[in-house]
Amino acid sequence: MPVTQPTPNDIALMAGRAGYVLKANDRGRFTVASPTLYPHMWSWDAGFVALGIATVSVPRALDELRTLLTGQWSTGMIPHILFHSPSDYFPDPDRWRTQVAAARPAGVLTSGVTQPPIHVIALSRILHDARRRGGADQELCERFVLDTFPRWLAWHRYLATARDPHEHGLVEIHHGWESGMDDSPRWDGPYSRVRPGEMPPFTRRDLAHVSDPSQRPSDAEYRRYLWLVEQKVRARYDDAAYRATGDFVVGDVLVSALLAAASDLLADMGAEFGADPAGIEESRLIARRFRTGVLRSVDPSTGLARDLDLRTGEHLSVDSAAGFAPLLCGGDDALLRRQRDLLLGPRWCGHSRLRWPVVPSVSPASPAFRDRTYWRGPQWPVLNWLMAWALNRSGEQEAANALRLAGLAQLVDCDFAEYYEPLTGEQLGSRDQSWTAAIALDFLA
Ligand code: 9WN
Repeated sequence: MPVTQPTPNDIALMAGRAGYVLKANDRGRFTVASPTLYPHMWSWDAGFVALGIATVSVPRALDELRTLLTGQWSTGMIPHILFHSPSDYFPDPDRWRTQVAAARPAGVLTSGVTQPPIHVIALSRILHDARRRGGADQELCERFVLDTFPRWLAWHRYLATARDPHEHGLVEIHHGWESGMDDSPRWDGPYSRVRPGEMPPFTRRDLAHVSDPSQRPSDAEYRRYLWLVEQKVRARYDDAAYRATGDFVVGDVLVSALLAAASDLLADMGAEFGADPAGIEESRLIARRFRTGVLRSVDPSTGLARDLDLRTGEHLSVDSAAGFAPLLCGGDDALLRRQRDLLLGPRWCGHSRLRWPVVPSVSPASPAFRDRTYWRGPQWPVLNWLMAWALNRSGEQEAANALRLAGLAQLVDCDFAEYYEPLTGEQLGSRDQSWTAAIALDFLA
């Protein structure tokens, strides 16, 4: 179906409504990921939210990142949720029991796993907006970059060391939640080897907030998710102890590519603003190691990057959007051209049955594709933003703009859904999802 371009009226409405959603989800110094389903601050959501807010207010965008950093553990880890007030979200702090961890932060309740390291990429976008505005905004942002440089470096160092002790060049994740793509078919193999043992009973609360439970992970999947939390608690959130005992240990190509891209940007910004030269050098080394790891994982027959199950040593070949990790971290020119053509071609964004030519989480041509189930096929606007960002950065402006325009056309209903049914364009999951509104603002800026 051809993409109908939003009219100037649509655009004005979208910008206004996106700003309104972010304002309504603003709790002062942080933004809830969504008003009902996700009433706390999520780590990678906060990155996207901050770059969206920056199109309106640079100081408020920086506050978002500042708040996120209050949850940083002494190991450098940025946890995937910062809990702020009691709510009906499950698993809650009582389930995470992070008080068993010596490295947890004081005064903030957090979860005990991570999410993709998008934050420095967001910071570089905020800097871009701050420069466009100049004056006090630019000054504030440049100072923030310099002041927080060691904190971001500590975060990246944590991923590069505690999560890659054998230097595979792939960041190890200990839970599907750490990938941000919870139930992606990427994890079906590793999860099939997760055997839940004795653990406290639980009641899911997420299903109360969606119209159709099949849009969310199943109960069997949730049991495995909760079992891995139990295993992290038993290991006292010590990564080496978990590695020795935990069921799920996988090298994640998307997280690794984001780490490489973010480390490049951190080094560039650090060099520009006079950060510690040793830290800049370390950042460049991290970027190089993880870029190499991602490129090494590419399957020559498909041209897609593959995660590595570190329990079995198997590469995981799935037609998931994470396969485009090399586009994010850069690398070999021929591979990047091949990936661009693949992404825009008939197996992916150019698939004839797609309502909008935006990146689906799984190729509609894959047997693993499910049109309505969470990360098993639906289109997630933030994923489309990431690919557009990556193409733009590698000089592919035309391709990037095609994704941007299709992404805007998809959001013209102004519901800012969490994800979209790719064949019909129906809104799925939560509405008024903060990161969806945020990337709309960035696309419009
Ligand atoms: C678990 C908040 C988060 C996103 C994730 C998305 C979903 C949580 C959940 O919501 O995960 O972390 O409860 O399903 O998968 O990417 O950050 O928007």
